[in-house]
Amino acid sequence: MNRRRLRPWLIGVLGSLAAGTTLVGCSRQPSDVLQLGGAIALTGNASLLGQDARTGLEIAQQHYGQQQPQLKLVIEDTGSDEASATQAFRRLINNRVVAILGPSLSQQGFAVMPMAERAGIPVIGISTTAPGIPEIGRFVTRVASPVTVIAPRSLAKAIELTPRIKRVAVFFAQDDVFCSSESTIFQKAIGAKGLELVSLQRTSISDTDFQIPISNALRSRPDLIVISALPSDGGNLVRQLRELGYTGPIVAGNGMNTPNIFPVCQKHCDGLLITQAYNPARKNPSNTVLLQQFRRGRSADAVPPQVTAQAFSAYQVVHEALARVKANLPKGTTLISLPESDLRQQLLSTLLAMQFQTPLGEIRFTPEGEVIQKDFSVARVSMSPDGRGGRFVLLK
Ligand code: 1QQ
Repeated sequence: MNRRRLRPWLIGVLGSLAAGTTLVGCSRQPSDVLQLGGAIALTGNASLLGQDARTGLEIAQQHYGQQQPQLKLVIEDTGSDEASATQAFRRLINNRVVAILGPSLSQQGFAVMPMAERAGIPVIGISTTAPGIPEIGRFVTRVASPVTVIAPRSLAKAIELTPRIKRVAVFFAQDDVFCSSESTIFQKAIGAKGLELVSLQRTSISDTDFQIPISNALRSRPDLIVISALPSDGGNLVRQLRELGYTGPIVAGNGMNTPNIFPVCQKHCDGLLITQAYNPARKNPSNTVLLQQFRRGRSADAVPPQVTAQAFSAYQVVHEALARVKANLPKGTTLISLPESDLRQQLLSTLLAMQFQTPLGEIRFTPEGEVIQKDFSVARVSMSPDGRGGRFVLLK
């Protein structure tokens, strides 16, 4: 046995011993323990999204971690920039993980997903929604539905709720690839609905003061404001828009799709419209697990954020695909006895061919690795009068 194979083999033996099984002479299928990488933003601006992902990954680990094949989740902090994400991916690749879940931002994905591609490691985007992610390479896929599918829905809902809307002001963070591509999609949808784009304001994900762009936009008397930003800049922008007197509807993009914006914009978050790829009312076993585990230590009606559901789903698809690969192995063989590259190839091709009942509903993939998901809704943020608590209320 060469050094490359030693570590997974040892982990497998230890796992078998821990599980109270033996590899030889066992009538059950021999056990497997594999390392699964989670690459999420736990520091920096995007950590407001990464925290939601961590919750979903940890709940999935609790649930699937003891089932065969046993996965050991290794979480690495990608920070919120490309350099930190590169370090995190390097650590996971060196750790010989079977697959990587993440990263949090498309801006990071375009930098680091090619690393997984070159290493032949399947990488499943948790919340990377920008156009072009699955096209990075054969090993790149995602459970996050693309922003092309998501963005137009909240705009349509805003018009349905407020039919008098004619004039729209758009803000977008120009230094984030997701925010700029989402804004392009919003702007196209605005044109397609026959609305007038009266102001286009370019901001930065590191901005905290928006007085100048807000004054510029409000001078053009918009009936609707559409924002593509990340949670902390976006939350501050919403708060300042209200403080400076804007009372009309606001559509927020996917970068603000987390209850972690509530402490930033507080009572001013009330009324924000955001498309949701997760509906907590969905009835299926994996959503029941997610809801039950999420509610432990929280209120009985607490609702997991979208990114939590996406992270759980990313773990679930890898677990179920590996279980299928394992079930198809010749009797008595283990996943860890396969050459690493074969195992990863088989994981990828199996995952792309399967259908999954996840908290996001039924999902499957195109041969290129794009997720196909059916159901979406639009939520309206409802804040308590003191601005301390809030929820995403799904609209009919
Ligand atoms: C992306 C995103 C994030 C901003 C939201 C989680 O959608 O970067 O693609």
